[in-house]
Amino acid sequence: MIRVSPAVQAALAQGAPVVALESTVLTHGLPRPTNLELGRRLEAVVREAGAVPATIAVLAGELSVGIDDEAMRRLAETEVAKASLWNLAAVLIAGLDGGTTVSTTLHAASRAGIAVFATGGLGGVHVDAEDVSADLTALARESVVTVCSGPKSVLDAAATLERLETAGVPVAGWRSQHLAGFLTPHTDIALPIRCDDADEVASLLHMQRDTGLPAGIVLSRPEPDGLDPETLRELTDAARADATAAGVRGKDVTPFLLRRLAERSDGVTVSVNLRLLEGNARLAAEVATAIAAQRELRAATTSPNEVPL
Ligand code: PSU
Ligand code: MN
Repeated sequence: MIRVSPAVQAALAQGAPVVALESTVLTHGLPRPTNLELGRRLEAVVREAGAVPATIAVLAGELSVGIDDEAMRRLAETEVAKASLWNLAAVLIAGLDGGTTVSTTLHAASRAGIAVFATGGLGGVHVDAEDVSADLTALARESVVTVCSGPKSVLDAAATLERLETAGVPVAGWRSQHLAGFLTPHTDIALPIRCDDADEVASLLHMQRDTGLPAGIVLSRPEPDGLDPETLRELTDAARADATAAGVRGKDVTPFLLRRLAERSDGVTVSVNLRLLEGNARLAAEVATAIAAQRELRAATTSPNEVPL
């Protein structure tokens, strides 16, 4: 029930590096027409870095891995569903178009055999601690490297990291000891692992798999040109107050907060979001290349009694 585009299928069959990209950032995370430009730009960045992009979305009730430009335009320019794990099946049955969140993108990427995924900020634990993203559920069970800039800044970053620990998800800082703060480069939260080159990330994923650990890896890349923490905190507090006043709930909370941050900052948060998404896509392509190279090397040297990857 998952449709994989011919280009992505060919790349996977050859063992070439492939990077999955999500689509909720296009359908619900960014304003028009920036969203369409960004969707195209991320695919271009992945290609320039030598990997094959696979944007994942729901198209007319089909979970699609690798979409064409016409489909991307449709997603960016019309009102579509936000497909998370809990409503994905219903969206498919209804034959709708939908943006896939981190959780559903991970689900599809993993089943298609894609090992690396790039996004902006993870979903996680909201300040209203009853609201916890299914992104955490998917990170715990899909063996995929998710390159991001930490949890979205509207969330409780410390609580999100604790949940990832509970779920057994390794979180590695890219050339950094601290969890990235999405729109601000760093939080003051220390991470258990640091990676300084793409090969180390690839080794981590292979070790997870060799040991039978089900979780993937979160690779947290700080965006150097982000906002200062104080400015971001003020913006975020104000956006949260707006959400409470407007009575926003459920799956509308994250898109609402991102939109209010953009409005209150005169678009500055959108510019930072675009920069970090691009940087994450570039790094994801590097990691995918390193994983493909290690896989090839291992295939040539694996002894018959080892479990092949
Ligand atoms: N990162 C961004 N913009 C976004 C999102 C992430 O820079 O719009 C989306 C992702 O798709 C993520 C979703 O999975 O927000 C989380 O929504 P929720 O909290 O309802 O699970
Ligand atoms: Mn939620």
